[in-house]
Amino acid sequence: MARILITSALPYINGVKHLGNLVGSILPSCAYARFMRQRGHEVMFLCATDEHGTPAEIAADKAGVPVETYCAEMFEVQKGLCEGFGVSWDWFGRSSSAQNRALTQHLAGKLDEAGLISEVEERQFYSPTDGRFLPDRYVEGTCPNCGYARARGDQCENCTKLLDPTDLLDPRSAISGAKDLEIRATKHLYLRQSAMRERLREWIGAKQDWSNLVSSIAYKWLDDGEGLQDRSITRDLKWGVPVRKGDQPWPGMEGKVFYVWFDAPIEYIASAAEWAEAKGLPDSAWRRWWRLDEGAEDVRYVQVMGKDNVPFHTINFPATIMGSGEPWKLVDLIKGFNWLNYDGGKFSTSQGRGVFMDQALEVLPNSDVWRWTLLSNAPEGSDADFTWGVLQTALNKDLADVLGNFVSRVTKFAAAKFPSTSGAPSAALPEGGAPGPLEAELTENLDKALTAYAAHWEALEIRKAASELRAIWSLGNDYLQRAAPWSSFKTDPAAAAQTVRVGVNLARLYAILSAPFIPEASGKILAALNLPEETLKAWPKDAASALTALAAGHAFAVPENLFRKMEDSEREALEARFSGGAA
Ligand code: B3M
Ligand code: ZN
Repeated sequence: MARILITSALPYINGVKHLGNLVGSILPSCAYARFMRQRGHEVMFLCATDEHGTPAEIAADKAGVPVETYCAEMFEVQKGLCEGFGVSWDWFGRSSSAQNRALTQHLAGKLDEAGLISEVEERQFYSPTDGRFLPDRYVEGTCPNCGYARARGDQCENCTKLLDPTDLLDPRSAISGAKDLEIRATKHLYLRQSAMRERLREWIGAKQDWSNLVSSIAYKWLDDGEGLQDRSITRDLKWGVPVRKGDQPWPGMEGKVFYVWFDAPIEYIASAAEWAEAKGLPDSAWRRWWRLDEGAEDVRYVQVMGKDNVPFHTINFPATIMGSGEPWKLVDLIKGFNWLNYDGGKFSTSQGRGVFMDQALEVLPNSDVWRWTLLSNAPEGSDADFTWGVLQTALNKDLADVLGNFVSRVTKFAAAKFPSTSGAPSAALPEGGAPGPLEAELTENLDKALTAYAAHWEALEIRKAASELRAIWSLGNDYLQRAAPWSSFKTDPAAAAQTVRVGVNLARLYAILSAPFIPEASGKILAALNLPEETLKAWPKDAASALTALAAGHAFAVPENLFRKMEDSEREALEARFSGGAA
């Protein structure tokens, strides 16, 4: 049994997340955690809300509530929505936790002891109207390069030129529009990443199983020098982790907080401490996952995220951990995803374009349909496009016509021809005759598919795993169609009985194999087959054992219809509703 630590990129606290956040980190990490648990490994699956930074303050201002209140409310909203999608965290924490505050301050202190923190005088825009310093993205103005009137302080989205806020013409506050901005001197702490360039290069160079997407981003930041400039890790904000050196004040840093991307990855670790506290467990229970000197040396750590987060996870966070000089567990595999687009364009909260997590469950409450649609079409090797047609096909073809239809046909036929005599469950598994050529062919094909399916999961190749599972479902339909028990029953009831016995065992197998993707349907199949949830851990060692797992006489029922198809009219209505524009 291995020990698998999995973290999913922390969703920002502000706003309900959209399908892109779901498929870019939350659902793949959940499905992978489910697979690893079913394989009998010890899994710790962690995530949290990413609560600090300007976006949280601005959102709270807009909502007219204190930022602490806003974050507490949105945490519950996001936690509830993730549960609505069957996300199987071991713990979903908060980066504003006391544990994260203490650990962030501790690590900053260790970095300072190691001589890896420098103090730098900066010139920043201050807005008397807003009563605050304005971080780069909250200064707007005219781009000096192309004249675009809404260029931001860090970059012009029109000509993509990287900017310094003081470059902007006619600068104004993006919060209030105020133009009475002042340039004020302010001091910040910088993490001296440049001093760790070679150590990071050596560490990244040893990662042979990272995808091209992740490796190329890591090397871009390593090699073009941009990623390894010393980086500011503090901000003139009120909401965040106060800048302290361990439990001591940091002279000159009074009133400042750590930059959100400094403290957020540290919450991966701190969330385990939150978990232990919530469970009433000693510190050793979480430290055995994160400290190499306290039992974590055999842990395999996998991080899952969207590609824009890769630089922080390959450069900045490892630099913090390495620079601390403490034996914290570093990531082994980073799984990065490309973008999910909505119908050829970007999701947009402000334009009401695209589908957000709350809306998804409102219009289609079956989370399995969202999980399967998004994961089987995940933006792994390239960007992917969500359309309602993609969902309708995934639901109607894969889930209803292949899996659902197979389970329904085989159990209904069994109930009709081999009724249970022991009361409630409607069928009893017949003895069946000797396996014939069809069963031999099925067994051979299934063995190959089972091996491939497990290998795709081990490699976290989500689309390939989905494609293999779909093929395994199809093997059952093909077998049933060719065995045709409804015909053989008249002339050779033993042959029909053999087909039913194999078919019902296939239904049990499908419940086990499908659980990482569609846990609800998987549970319904097991319940109808009168099997405990523990069955999920009976991952098949080969086809032969899977096809004979249920003994003759095993009583079972016909499951309810697993998936209702989507009509074209329903799809058209959804396309209209979520097209953006008028919304
Ligand atoms: N909150 C997600 C984002 O960039 C960001 C991830 C933090 S993981 C430590 O949308
Ligand atoms: Zn420009």
